[in-house]
Order: sequence, then C-alpha cells, then structure tokens
Amino acid sequence: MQAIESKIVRSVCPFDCPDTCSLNVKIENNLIVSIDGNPDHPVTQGAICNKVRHLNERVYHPDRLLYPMRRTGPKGTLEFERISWDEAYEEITKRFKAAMDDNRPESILPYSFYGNMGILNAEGMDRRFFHRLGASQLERTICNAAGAAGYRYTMGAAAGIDPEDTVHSKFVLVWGCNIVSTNMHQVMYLNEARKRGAKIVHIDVHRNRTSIWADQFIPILPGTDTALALGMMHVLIKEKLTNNEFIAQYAKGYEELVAQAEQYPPERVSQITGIPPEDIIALAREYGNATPSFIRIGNGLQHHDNGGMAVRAIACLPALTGQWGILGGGALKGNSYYSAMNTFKVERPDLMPDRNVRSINMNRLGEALLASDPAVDFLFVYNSNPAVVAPDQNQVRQGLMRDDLFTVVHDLFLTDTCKYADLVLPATSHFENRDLFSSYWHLYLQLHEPIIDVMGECKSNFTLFKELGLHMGFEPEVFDITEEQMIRQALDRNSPFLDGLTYEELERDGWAKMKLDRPSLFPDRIPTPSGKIELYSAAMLRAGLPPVPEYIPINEPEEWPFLLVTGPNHSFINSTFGNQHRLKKLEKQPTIDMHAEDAAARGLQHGDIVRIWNARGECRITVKVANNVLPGVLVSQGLWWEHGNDGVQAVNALTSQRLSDMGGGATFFSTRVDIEKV
Ligand SMILES: Nc1nc2c(c(=O)[nH]1)N[C@H]1C(S)=C(S)[C@@H](COP(=O)(O)OP(=O)(O)OC[C@H]3O[C@@H](n4cnc5c(=O)[nH]c(N)nc54)[C@H](O)[C@@H]3O)O[C@H]1N2
Ligand SMILES: Nc1nc2c(c(=O)[nH]1)N[C@H]1C(S)=C(S)[C@@H](COP(=O)(O)OP(=O)(O)OC[C@H]3O[C@@H](n4cnc5c(=O)[nH]c(N)nc54)[C@H](O)[C@@H]3O)O[C@H]1N2
Ligand code: SF4
Ligand SMILES: [Mo]
Repeated sequence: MQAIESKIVRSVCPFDCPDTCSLNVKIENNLIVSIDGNPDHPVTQGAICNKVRHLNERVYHPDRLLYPMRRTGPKGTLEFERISWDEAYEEITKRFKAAMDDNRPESILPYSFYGNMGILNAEGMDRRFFHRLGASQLERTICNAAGAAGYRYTMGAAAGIDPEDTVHSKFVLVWGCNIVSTNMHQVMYLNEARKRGAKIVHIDVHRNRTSIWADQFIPILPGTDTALALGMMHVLIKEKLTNNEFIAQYAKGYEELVAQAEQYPPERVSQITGIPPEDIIALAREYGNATPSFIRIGNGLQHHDNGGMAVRAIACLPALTGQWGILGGGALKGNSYYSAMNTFKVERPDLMPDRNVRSINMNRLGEALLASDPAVDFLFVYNSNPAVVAPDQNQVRQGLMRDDLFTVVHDLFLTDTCKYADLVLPATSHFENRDLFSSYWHLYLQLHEPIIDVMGECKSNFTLFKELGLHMGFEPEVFDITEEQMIRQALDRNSPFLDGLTYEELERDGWAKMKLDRPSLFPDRIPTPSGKIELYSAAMLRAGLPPVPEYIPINEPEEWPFLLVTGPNHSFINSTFGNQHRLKKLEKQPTIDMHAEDAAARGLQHGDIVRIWNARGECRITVKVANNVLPGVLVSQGLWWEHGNDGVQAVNALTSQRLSDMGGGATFFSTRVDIEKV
C-alpha cells in the first residue's frame, strides 16, 4: 500500500470579504482535503467562516469548467461545444485586431469586479491589456463607491482606525453593516471589547444576525441615516456633549454644521427615520458620553440615492466628540488607503492610445449594451456575474441577448451570465495561482503561492491576459512577465505604510503588517484639502452638493408602496456559492421579510408565494412574516442564481440603474415595489 503524502500549506481567502483570512490547507496526494483558519495569523486567529471551510467542494465541483467552449445554440440556452485555447484566442484576437484596425477599440468593454481579490488577477494584467487595446474604461462602482466618496469628503481618504484597536472601544455603533455575516473578525474583536465592558448598538433596516448579537438594535427606515446622524448632532450640540477643543483644533466648518443640525430636532428626525424621539436622544447621549467610541460604517447604508451623504454625515460624528487619536476611538468604513500599491506600474495607464477614451459606469450595463454610441459590440466578463448582480437585470439580459454583441465570459462555472456568452473560458481557482492580497479592512498584506496544480485547461486571469497580449503581438517587455515580477512592481511604491516591506519578507512569513504608527494619520494629518476634518466641504459645494450634511430623500416614485432592500446573505458571497449544494441548503430558498401589519393588510400569510413588481420588472418569492422590518419595508437576502433554481427570478429585476448622489455608486436598496399573492 502506498503511503498518503499529507501536508498543511498556507493560503489566503480570495473572496470579496473584508477579513481576507489566512488559511491552513491540508493537502493529501495533491488534493485539498480540508481548510481551516490559520491560528498564527494575527487577525484570522484560527477562525474562518463556514463558506470557506468547504471550499474544496467548490474547487473539485463536478460543474467546474475545465476547457474553453463555443456557443452552438441560441443565446440564453447554455448549449456549447468544446474548443481549444488556440481556437478561442483566434476568435478573440481576430475581433480585437479588427476593432483596432478600424479605430474603434471603444466598442470593446471589459466588465469585471472582485470575484477574486488578488491584485494580479483582479486589477493587474487585465488592466494593462485593456489599456493597451484602447478599450472603453469601466467605472467599477457597484460596491462601495458612494460611501467611499462621502467618507473622503469628510476624512480625506479611505482610512479609518486599525480594527485590531477596536478591542479597546467602550461604545460601538455598527451602522448599516451586517458584521456577523459579512465581517466575522470584527465580531471577534468586539466580543473582546464587550468582555472589557463595551456596549454594542446595531442600526439597520433589518433585524438580522448582527442585531441579535448586538446589545441593542435600532431599526431605521431605509435611506434615512443622514437624518439620524443630524439628529444625533442636534442633541450633542444642544446638550454640550461635543468636544470643542478637539473641534477647534482639528475640524473645519463647525459653525455651519451647528446651524444645519439645528434644523433636525428629534421629533422631526423621528418622523423621517421611524425611530422614536426618545431613542434618538438616548443614543446621542450614550454616544456623547462614551470614550473611546467606535463606528463601524457598513456598505448597506450607502447603496442608496443618498448613500454618499449618509456616510459623509456619519463620518462627522467622531470629530464632534473628539474620538480620533484615542486608542479604540474613531470610525472604520474601509482601509484601502493604507495598502495602495504602485497602480501605475501594474496597470500601465500610459499604454492607452487615447487618454480620453470613454468610460462606462458598471451600474448602467443595461443602458451601455442597449443604447450607447458608439455601440458596445464586444463584452469581456471576468471576476463577475452581471446577469445576477447588476441592477435592472431585465435591461442587462436584453442587452446580453443582442445578436450583434460578442460576449466572452471567463469564470470557474457556467454562471447565469454564461448563458449569453459566445465563448466561455475556464478560470483557475486562486489555489492554483501566485498573487498578492491586501484587505480593505485589516492592515496585513499576504503573498499567495500556488498550492495545487492547475486543473484541466484552466487559466488564471493573469495568464489569460498575458497570453492574449502576446497573441495580439503587444510588447513582450510589457506582457511577457511573471507573477513575481508584477508583484514586485506593485510593492515598488514610495508609501509610508509600505516602507521597508519586501517581497522576501512576504515570501518568508506569508504576511506583513503595514506600518501605521499611531496616531500618525489621525487627527494630525487628515488628508483633506484643508488638512482638517471637513464638517463643511468646499469641494462638495464645487461638485454641486450641499457642503454640510443634509437629508435628501431617496428618489423612487411613492406610487409604489413598499421599500425593498435586497442585501447579501450569510452563506453566499454575492452570487458566488449560489451553486454550492451545501450552502444553498443552509439558505433554504429566497424569501422576503414583511411586517405582520402589512401582511394582514394585504391578506398575506407566512409561506405564501408572492409577486413583487415595479415598472422595471417582477420577481416571485416566498413571504416570511417575521416583524424583522418596520412597516412599509421588505427585505430579501441573497443573490440567487436563476439557473438551477427553477422559477426564481433574481431580485435585481427590480433594482435601478440610477446612480447615487456621489461616486457614481449603485442604488440597489433605493427600490420601491408593490406586492401581491400569486
Ligand atoms: N456572507 C457574506 N459576506 C459578504 C458578502 C456576502 O455576500 N455574503 N459580500 C461582501 C461584499 S462584496 C460586501 S460589499 C460586504 C457588504 O457587507 P456590509 O457592509 O455588511 O453591507 P450589506 O450586507 O450590504 O448591508 C449591511 C446592512 O445594511 C442594512 N441596510 C440597508 N439599507 C440600509 C439603510 O438605509 N440604513 C441602514 N442603517 N442600514 C441599511 C442591510 O439590511 C444590511 O443588514 O460584505 C462582504 N462579505
Ligand atoms: N440586489 C443587490 N445586488 C448587488 C448587491 C446587493 O447587496 N444587492 N451587492 C453588490 C456588491 S456590494 C457587489 S461587490 C457586487 C458583486 O458582484 P460580482 O463581483 O459579480 O460578485 P459575484 O457574484 O461573487 O461573482 C464573481 C464571479 O467571479 C468568478 N470568479 C472567481 N474567481 C475568479 C477568477 O479568478 N477568475 C475569473 N475569471 N472569475 C472568477 C466567480 O466564480 C463568480 O461567478 O454585487 C452587487 N449586487
Ligand atoms: S469569506 Fe471572509 S470570513 Fe470567510 S474565510 Fe474568506 S475572508 Fe474569511
Ligand atoms: Mo461589495
């Protein structure tokens, strides 16, 4: 009998999740048999989520794509035949060369997001390739763009406190963030803070896992958080709970903010937000009296027409009570500012033949495919599943059905988007790749070495775009490079946070923490134009926005009686894992939470199948009468695949291509609908 060769190797979780965990993977005879959290990694601390514990089931899934395929049936039918990579490259480069020869490279549109967060495979060789081609630029704004812009107006950059410091916080607001499902290591830090006496309050439109875990839950009507923040400021100012010394030294525009907050007494804010006035006052008092206090600002609250302003307003709060610079005090929306790499060297925007090439917002894919001029006639999808995740899905799918559109999809599976593909290309899992990972929440960079052989004829995004570049005859010195060379280019940046951090260190230890000697950034060196926390922002005024926080209602016609919020669920990551049996079983089926009063008024009962609709589309789903939401609000979690889930029409049939107030962000949660029993 042959002995089993068994070893534990280091890996990184590649998914679009703030935690970017370090993994210990057990390999027997070159096969992954189990996956665990790495106990040595300071943030992971040996704990990972249930999704990734069974990632080997995804890697070795019987449906994994292993070779390139060409469409044989009509679009929408998933009929394909196997072809070789040479044939695939020939098909693609023939079209790309023709577009370049005819001087219309803008007819080519790349469409990608962060299905794999590795820098090389998410924003590396692909960017370089499409720049060289002169293709249309994609504004990748589907996730956090509105909030990032709003936070930047107040604080200057996507930078908050080190999450490891939040164990010291004494009062915590988890605001529009479902951390038990979406950021489990923040929960671990806050559990420690709670042991040391902290109180945790969750502000959300939905009583979910995080609300149950928190000490207090405050339900709020969707899209009204700016009013709540202003109401808190009103009380803080009136009751002299502000830190005026801090404000005088580190903030700008306090007088303007005081005048504005005056307009938001608790009674008015209560009418807007659905929160009783006494709860608003109590919340403001607790926040105002606590130190250090910490606000974890989520992505949920910024998927709205007014989402940028909501984050901008909330980000003003820690300044009012002087929290920045105190260990465990401040806020955290995202920390990608610290890990910014040398994007110029990696992405090579200088290769663009025309710097004025048009740019298309990914939230308006439907419109881009149906109505842009010049038309998009080549769509290249990778790291994303737009037929499910993009808003206004009926428009998106109508666009994808166009006979004169050539679509390539590079993925590990036959996603719903592949239904509309002319060519489907097989992607490696990240276990098969070398890459560099940063987190948008914690402060560690991690190097990933391949831990299993490439499966079938799969290619990583890096290899695919490198080989496409070489097939196009592009400069070998630009395209014929190794992963290691590109990682070194990424790290080659003059940044205080990366100072002295080397490839060799990452290779030796697996990870390295970025240098952030506290309190280096806050509050002394705020990267805003004025160098201060901007309660009043001249830049916003110039951009046509109110310079101080102001509540502006969402933008959907009131004739549709219900507000619909369709966030992510616990067991999938966006639409990833929507085809994994184990995780689908845990989520059971798509449901919609509804308040009992609304259900009674509509004659609906728990378990009824309902039709939800608006002018953009409709969706059938099972009702859950759970009083997890305020009256007038409906919440559904999870981005389910249509393929393999008969009768399910995904929720993005109902959402809009409208853009948020700032940053060109998505407005998924500013959706109004009607509902009836089927
Ligand atoms: N398990 C799991 N983890 C994930 C993901 C996943 O799909 N599943 N997705 C990953 C990605 S890409 C992202 S961007 C993050 C997102 O993770 P989070 O930052 O947690 O954002 P969401 O889950 O979109 O929304 C958070 C909460 O905001 C609430 N919400 C919606 N509208 C409002 C509002 O107007 N006000 C307030 N106060 N709350 C509101 C929602 O009910 C939801 O509970 O998670 C990442 N991690
Ligand atoms: N209604 C509604 N819609 C939403 C959201 C919501 O909360 N509600 N959330 C929005 C948010 S925050 C986000 S971030 C987006 C996310 O939207 P997407 O970025 O599209 O995320 P996923 O659905 O996870 O799809 C990622 C795809 O990439 C593939 N993939 C993984 N690794 C690789 C690789 O190495 N190479 C290639 N070529 N492919 C790979 C996966 O198999 C998967 O099919 O969805 C948005 N859509
Ligand atoms: S999905 Fe998030 S929590 Fe789960 S292993 Fe990956 S990084 Fe960690
Ligand atoms: Mo996201």
